[in-house]
Amino acid sequence: MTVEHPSAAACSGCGVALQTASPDQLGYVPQKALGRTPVICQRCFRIRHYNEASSITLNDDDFLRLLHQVGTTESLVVSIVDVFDFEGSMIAGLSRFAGKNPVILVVNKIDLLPKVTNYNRIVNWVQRQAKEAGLRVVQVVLCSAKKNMGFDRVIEAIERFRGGRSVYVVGATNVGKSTLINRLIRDYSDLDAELTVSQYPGTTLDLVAIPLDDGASIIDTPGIVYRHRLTELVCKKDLGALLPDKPIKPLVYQLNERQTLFFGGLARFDFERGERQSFTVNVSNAIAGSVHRTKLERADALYEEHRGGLLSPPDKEGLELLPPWTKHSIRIPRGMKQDISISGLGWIAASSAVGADITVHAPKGVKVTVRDSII
Ligand SMILES: Nc1nc2c(ncn2[C@@H]2O[C@H](COP(=O)(O)OP(=O)(O)OP(=O)(O)O)[C@@H](O)[C@H]2O)c(=O)[nH]1
Ligand SMILES: [Mg+2]
Repeated sequence: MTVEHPSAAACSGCGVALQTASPDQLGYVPQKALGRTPVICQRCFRIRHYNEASSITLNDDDFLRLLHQVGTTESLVVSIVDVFDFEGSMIAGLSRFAGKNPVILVVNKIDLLPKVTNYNRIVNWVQRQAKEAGLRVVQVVLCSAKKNMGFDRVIEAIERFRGGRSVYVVGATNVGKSTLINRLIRDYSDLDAELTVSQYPGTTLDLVAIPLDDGASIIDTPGIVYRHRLTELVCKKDLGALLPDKPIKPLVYQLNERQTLFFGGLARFDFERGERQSFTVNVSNAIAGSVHRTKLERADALYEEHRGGLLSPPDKEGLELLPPWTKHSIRIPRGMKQDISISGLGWIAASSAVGADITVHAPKGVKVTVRDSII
């Protein structure tokens, strides 16, 4: 087996190579802190103790190299996606990279789904979506690494498919890779190790191998940055608003045609044509509190006048970080239950007996997808 272990002189929290020379460079650790075990870099220390933002990210090439490396090892791949941003956090082409290695798809953060959720239905839904995306997975498991839901099934699946091999945990930034491994360490070992986790994407910087008792390892990896996720584009304050911290409460809007919903100044949903019907908005509580309904003919003027103010987040400063909106024209066919998902923001479910024509406006590059309803 050729698993590449990080060197001993690496941060045990994020995997970065340690150095004591330059405080403003990555991997810095003061000389006097080097003697501690386990050693963590100053950045990890600050994230853990002062909840500081980590702003360093891995670019696509680095990530591809890393995935490629996983494909050349004999290992089990655990790919994590965030249930709140399923399309946005799914790794494109994962099967190709995993090579012959089996892939378990772990759908994390299910604690964020509405309280009454049929999980079996979601497992079936995920299996269908994975198949459509051409992803071959040996098992789909739902869990919440943070709230300890479904974790026994994650362990069972890993044990079932590992066969003595090492386990690579991969996924987009912020899906909960390090949180999941921390739970494994805490609940299933006596190791004195803890990976750094944070609310901000881009926390883990390099491979971190946690030894298993049979000589293999479970390996945390840096997340891939997908700039098609709104959560990668907004400023830190707005990120806090986008990420739900409690189960989402679906909000039902009865709309007539030619009515518009603004999600602050982050996106806009125009119900262009169709009979009066209900749309269910699934977003964080903070964004739910920023939804404004208006008539379609007034929407442009309202945006011109009130973006960054009444229509926030983002505020005026945050607005400058976002690219201008582009339009997505969507037709929900008669009799279909479909979701319109706006990566990082959430989704709007149209349970349309009668069909609907919709236009979504979202910052350029943000992934907008139509899918069969998840719930
Ligand atoms: N609600 C909820 N939040 C979670 C869950 N798992 C992780 N999180 C949160 O998601 C954020 C990111 O978690 P990390 O474990 O740092 O994610 P990561 O995939 O390691 O991220 P990178 O290192 O940036 O690639 C943190 O704020 C976690 O608390 C979960 O099951 N439910
Ligand atoms: Mg991490």
